[in-house]
Amino acid sequence: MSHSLKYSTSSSAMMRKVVKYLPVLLAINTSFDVVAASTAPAPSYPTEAMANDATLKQIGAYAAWSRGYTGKGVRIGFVDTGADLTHPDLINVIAAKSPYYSSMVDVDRGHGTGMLSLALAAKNNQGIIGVAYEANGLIYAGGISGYLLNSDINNGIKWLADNKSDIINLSLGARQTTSNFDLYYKNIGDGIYVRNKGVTDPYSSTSQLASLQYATSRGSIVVMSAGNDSNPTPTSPAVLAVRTDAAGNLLLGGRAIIVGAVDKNNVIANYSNRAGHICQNVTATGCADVVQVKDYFLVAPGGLVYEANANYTAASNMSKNPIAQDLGSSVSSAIVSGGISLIRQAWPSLKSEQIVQILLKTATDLGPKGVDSIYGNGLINLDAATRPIGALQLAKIAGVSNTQLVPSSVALSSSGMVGGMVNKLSFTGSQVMKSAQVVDSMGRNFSVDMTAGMSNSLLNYVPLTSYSGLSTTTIQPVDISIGNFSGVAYSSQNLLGTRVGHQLGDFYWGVEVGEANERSSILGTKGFGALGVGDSNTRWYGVHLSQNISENVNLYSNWMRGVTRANADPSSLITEISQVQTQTWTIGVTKNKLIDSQDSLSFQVTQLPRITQGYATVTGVTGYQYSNVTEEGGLSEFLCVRRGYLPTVMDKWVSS
Ligand SMILES: [Ca+2]
Ligand SMILES: [Ca+2]
Repeated sequence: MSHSLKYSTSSSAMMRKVVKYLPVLLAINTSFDVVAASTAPAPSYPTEAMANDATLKQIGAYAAWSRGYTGKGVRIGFVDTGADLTHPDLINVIAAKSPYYSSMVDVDRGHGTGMLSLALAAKNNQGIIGVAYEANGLIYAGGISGYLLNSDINNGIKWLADNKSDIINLSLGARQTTSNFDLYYKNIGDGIYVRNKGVTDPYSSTSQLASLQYATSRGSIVVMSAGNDSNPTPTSPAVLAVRTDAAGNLLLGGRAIIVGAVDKNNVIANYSNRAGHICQNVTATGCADVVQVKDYFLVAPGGLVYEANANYTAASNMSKNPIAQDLGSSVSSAIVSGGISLIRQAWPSLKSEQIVQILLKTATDLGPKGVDSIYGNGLINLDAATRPIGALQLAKIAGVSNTQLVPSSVALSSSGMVGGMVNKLSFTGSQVMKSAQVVDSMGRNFSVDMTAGMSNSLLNYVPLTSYSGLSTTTIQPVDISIGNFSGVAYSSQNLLGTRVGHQLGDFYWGVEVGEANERSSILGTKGFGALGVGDSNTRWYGVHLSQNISENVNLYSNWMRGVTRANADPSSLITEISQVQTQTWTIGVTKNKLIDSQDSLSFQVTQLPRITQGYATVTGVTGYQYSNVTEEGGLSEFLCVRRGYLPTVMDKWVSS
């Protein structure tokens, strides 16, 4: 079908469904589905909220947004066919350059416009919503009529690097075909292929390796389309993501991702290249490559995804649709580039290769169980990628630099507080407790409300003694008598107390004193890990009074006061505990012989033991200021570089 059809116009309004491929495939795979409509241009396109809603759900974008990650402050660079910067969805593009055009245009039916919009289209009630709708974009238009030259791509990568792109998206690749692939490669099992004798391998091209290394060594993450050749392995340059030196070190430092396409049902798209691997080190027993394509391969939606429609404001565009539909692993790559910027924004101190690993490890497994040669690691999952991975530990600041957040030795899984008088209400006012920082296995900090790990003390209250809550072990009362005084002595493993009193006619008075020692506990509250408390000692005293106000009615009361001294647990958020004063009282009345001689009825009001004075000092990390981060993950420096491909490469590798 002719390329010239792309902007054909008609006197009647029409709806356009544009199916696009990688730019290098433009000439051979273009197809148009032009549907005539009635005279008035009906709003045949969905609202912004619905346009790419299914795609955003498919990749978990809404969950990541809900955590505050929208790509703000992150730069995504594109080498593409241009971009329509008049499109309202591209208002976040901050820089554009082309060696061919004095002002930015889109020369390939909007391929570049679509890619930028998929990653970073503004949330502005028109068009679509980009995965990272607050990220900034940079576009280098290196191409004519949909073809990109190696030199242009290298120049574009350099320019994007020099303009501090955090991510470089390359929705481009060399053209390969399935028939030629089968002719020149042999499958030796497990998705691994060996090139036949005499074949010049286009996948072994290193013509852009230097520019890729230039970019990745400066921290840029390169996202590359797997290609749309229906081949079992990705095209070039994507395969360079897993190329290693003789020692097995990745030449791009693990800072590159290959992206294939799935449909809306998470099935690999028929056009998409798979995650198979062309072996570079063939041995007598098989393949000795330590890294394979599948290890750095993800899939993302690629089928008929809505994107910004280039030139829709132009007079020649009769449809005036702000959005179009697109297809291909170009789309998938742009979506992943947007996703990466959310992680970069959320944790600026992460190294670029850590971000890549986060995306790979959190991908939703598809196809054969585990990492496989079709889907690689599986579907990008931005929900999982913005949740903690592995065990969580309380965060602390490294002592030397005061800028690095590191995990302490305290695991969140073994932190908690149960029972007793100290509870979550005791820490309601503590911002440290409410937003304590923990570190996951990837070195990322998350905010946790630690009071959620504290139980409600009243539910655990067990009135064992007149001053209670201190021990759950059995009290052993012993009657004592000293002259006219009598009472009880009681004890348990960690507690000792006595009460003695004297009856004077209808009036009784008594005193009580006691002491308890607790291990890793205060006032009956056990603390563990990040909520740990040290040992404590409580001494208490009080009085008991009662008065018979008639033959069968007794009025009684008691009042007790305690003083607790506690040590802090050095690994806990609770770093200091003052002397704590507590009190409890009871007042009641008992009527005996209500019905017969054995029964009685009491009415009693008790104030449970409560803290009347004292404080705990809570010390911890409540946030992280990234302004001092100078690594490539930080905000101060970003360079990146990428490359593209000559579409004629396919014709050369069969020559010998
Ligand atoms: Ca929009
Ligand atoms: Ca799998």
